[in-house]
Amino acid sequence: MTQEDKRLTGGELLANTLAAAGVKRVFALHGGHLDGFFKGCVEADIDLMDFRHEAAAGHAADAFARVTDGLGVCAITAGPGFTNALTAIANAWLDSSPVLFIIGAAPLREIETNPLQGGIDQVAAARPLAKWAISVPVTERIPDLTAMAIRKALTGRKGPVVLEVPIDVLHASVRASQATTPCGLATRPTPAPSPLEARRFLELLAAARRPVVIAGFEAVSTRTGEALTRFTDAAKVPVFAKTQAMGLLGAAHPLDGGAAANLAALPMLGLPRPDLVILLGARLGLLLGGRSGSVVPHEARVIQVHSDAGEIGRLRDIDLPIAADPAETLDAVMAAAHGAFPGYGDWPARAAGARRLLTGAYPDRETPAGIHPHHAAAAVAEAVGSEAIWTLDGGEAASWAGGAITVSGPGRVLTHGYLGCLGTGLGYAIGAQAAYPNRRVIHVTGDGSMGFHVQELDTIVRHGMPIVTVVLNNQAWGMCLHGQQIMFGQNYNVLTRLGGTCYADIATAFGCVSERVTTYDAIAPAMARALSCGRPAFVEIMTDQDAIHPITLSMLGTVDKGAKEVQIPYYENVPAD
Ligand SMILES: Cc1ncc(C[n+]2csc(CCOP(=O)(O)OP(=O)(O)O)c2C)c(N)n1
Repeated sequence: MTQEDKRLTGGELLANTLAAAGVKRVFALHGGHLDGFFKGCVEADIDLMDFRHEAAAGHAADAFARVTDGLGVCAITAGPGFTNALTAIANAWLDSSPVLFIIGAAPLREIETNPLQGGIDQVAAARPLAKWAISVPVTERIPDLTAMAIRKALTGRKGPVVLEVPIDVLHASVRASQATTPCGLATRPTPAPSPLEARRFLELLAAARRPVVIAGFEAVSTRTGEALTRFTDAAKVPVFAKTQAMGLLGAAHPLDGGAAANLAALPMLGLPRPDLVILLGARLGLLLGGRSGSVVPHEARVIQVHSDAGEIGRLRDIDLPIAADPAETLDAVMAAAHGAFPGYGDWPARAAGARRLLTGAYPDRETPAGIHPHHAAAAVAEAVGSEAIWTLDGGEAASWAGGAITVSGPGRVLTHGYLGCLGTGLGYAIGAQAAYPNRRVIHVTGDGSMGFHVQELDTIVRHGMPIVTVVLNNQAWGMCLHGQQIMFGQNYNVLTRLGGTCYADIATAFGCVSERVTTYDAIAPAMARALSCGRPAFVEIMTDQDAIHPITLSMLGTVDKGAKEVQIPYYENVPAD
């Protein structure tokens, strides 16, 4: 029999196409609908990693994509497996993360017979949550439609794609010559700005006195990190970043201003606000102050660089829109500048000093009510150093940790994006550790968020991953409790207190090396033990429930004295009659 005559099942065609795309690992939870595919993966030498909940498998694939700047692949079964994964699909969509979700389905021929795990239109359900969703109608179309899905995930504005492959399509076989080819797998255009745009960029820099860069999700790559470092060193423009884009300048760069939110605090430090904001691969939205102008001042001029031209100009006019790749843009600007940048006096160093904003803000490390979460996070960060990948989950817990950590490269911080989705962290940690087995991965979370996917500790233990999970346990849905207290009074709480659950005991039962810490001084030795044990480890730190992170205050907003407004927590107020 010639190669052309060889018969291949749909599962083999799918796995072979993934292998041709360079996929080496698929994150999954078993379901018989996909056995044809799993068999193909084993034969194609693609590693299968199994989880205990489909959303966590999806978050892991998402994290894999984020930390490798490549494609993540998640395979989940028909019906309930798919509905369980919707949160992961939506989360990847709102963060433009390129994940291929392969979804099982009941046989096409059994439509409307009340079949097992069928009866819902999965593609219709997936479409509003994904960049693209399609059902493969026949076995021979698997290679080209899979290649198209991968192309759509990885090009332009990236995002999750959903490929439904019904079980009969997977199990049927066709002759190799009948199958389509996986064309266009290598398509990765990186658009550059026009020469005119590069010149205009320089004109705006020359006219500015207080420029800043705010880096966003599209800037998260080694190549952009290098280009940004060259640009910053030459142009002396301080760099701020959304939490996910931290680390682009490496650890301890003098012009790294830390979180973008620090820009809102410049007036508190006696500094003027920026007059030019360069949004580098960053989108406007709540995480950059929404319409308020608190982070991107209304009066500032703005350059926005983003692959999706339709994204440029959300919430305000943009002085220079550039629909291009961030690294290409910076390189083009550097080439056009020929080394001549104006310089901005002491502005860059003073603005970048905002990264030390919280230093000294909380004098007491602990009170009888518990350890202060700022100091808990700082002690954890100190113990870990700057080489780790961090996954930050929980409400205020993520913010305490985000303000404390230092990272030495891009793609080292994974946390909430615009879905604001609690529970992503453990899946993220597993995906990151799978991508970089030799890199330290630290997962920090709140006690509430720990409960969403606590079962994935089993996954970590089963796969022998030395992830260190840190829970800041304030025995409450802290961000929610604090929001209620601020709005309705100190004694008000509805649905926001949690019990005294010992998460360390739960982690021990799953097989982690665990301990609970109740004093500040015990944090460093506990972290040292966790970091050196070489096994999945778990440190539960009991924190002060009354400590409120400033992010909660800023997100809640206020009603100005005399203003006729109804306060809408977490959004803009609405006018009152
Ligand atoms: C999946 C999900 N459910 C509910 C919420 C609403 N929510 C936002 S912050 C928060 C509290 C988080 O509590 P915890 O994880 O204990 O962290 P803490 O704020 O106490 O540090 C909740 C419930 C959400 N964002 N996502």
